[in-house]
Amino acid sequence: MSYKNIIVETHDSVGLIRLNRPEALNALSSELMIELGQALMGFENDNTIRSIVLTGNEKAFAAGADIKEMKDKTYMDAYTQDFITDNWEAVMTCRKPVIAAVAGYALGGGCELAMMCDFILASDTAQFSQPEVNLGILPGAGGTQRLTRLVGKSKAMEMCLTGRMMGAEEAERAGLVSRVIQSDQFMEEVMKTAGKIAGKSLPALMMVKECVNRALETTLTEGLLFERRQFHSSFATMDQTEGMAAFAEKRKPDWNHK
Ligand code: DAK
Repeated sequence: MSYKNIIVETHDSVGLIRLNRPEALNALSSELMIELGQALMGFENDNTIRSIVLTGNEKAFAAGADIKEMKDKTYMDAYTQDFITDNWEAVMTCRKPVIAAVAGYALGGGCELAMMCDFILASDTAQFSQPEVNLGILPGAGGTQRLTRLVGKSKAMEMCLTGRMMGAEEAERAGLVSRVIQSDQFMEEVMKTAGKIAGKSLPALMMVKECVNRALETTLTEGLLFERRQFHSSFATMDQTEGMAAFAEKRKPDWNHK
């Protein structure tokens, strides 16, 4: 499929999606979000893909939703059309691991899109912000909710009330990003991490993802029960048999992904 606003590549078992509207700092227009959803579903349905990277360019991951596109909307437009909701759910419904690789600006919807991914790897140039308050609005794609869960109430409140930028080091300290990588090695290191994940058993990866996500949605007792049942289920996979046999025989596992 050919796209106008994103570049889609396959690197062995890693699917790479680059947001590509450099003239608008990758502002997330409706058209871009539709294409992103299509690309993600393409990788989701491709049996050879086991991890996905979502990135932008050196200057911007994404500077937010497209302000010029939404500036003339009325309340009735936003409410009756359920404004942009549909196109923003695709990352959340992906069952394969999705890494956000953030260099430069991740602002507003850009920061929210990165937080919808499973984890964020940041270049030392990354800048995160929820600046919607400067536009007379508030975050609308999870900024007040996901940021609070990731960095705690105090910092999330300060970020959303002031709209200030948070650099990569602070974002790592606060728990927003899993790791900061030097900009000159950024994509190489990101692809290495994505490749490492793609080298595992796909059902195991999917079960891990479901369990970690469940931790944010439920009580500890229910989460532990959910994890225990998934753990038991993993003994029904061919890859459990193979993984443990390979360990005992001191060789690399040859995954079936079943
Ligand atoms: N939208 C549209 N165009 C944008 C843009 C944006 N968010 N950000 C930048 N651009 C465009 C600029 O207009 C400019 O275009 P031209 O004037 O050249 O045509 C070009 O990108 C380069 O930008 P600048 O000239 O401004 O570049 P600077 O280096 O001087 O400044 C900046 C960089 C990032 C500080 C600045 O561009 C900026 O402040 N941008 C706006 C950032 C922002 O406020 N983002 C939040 C937008 S609100 C929802 C889902 C999502 C959302 C809401 C609901 N649902 C699911 C319900 C999200 C809302 C938002 O993200």
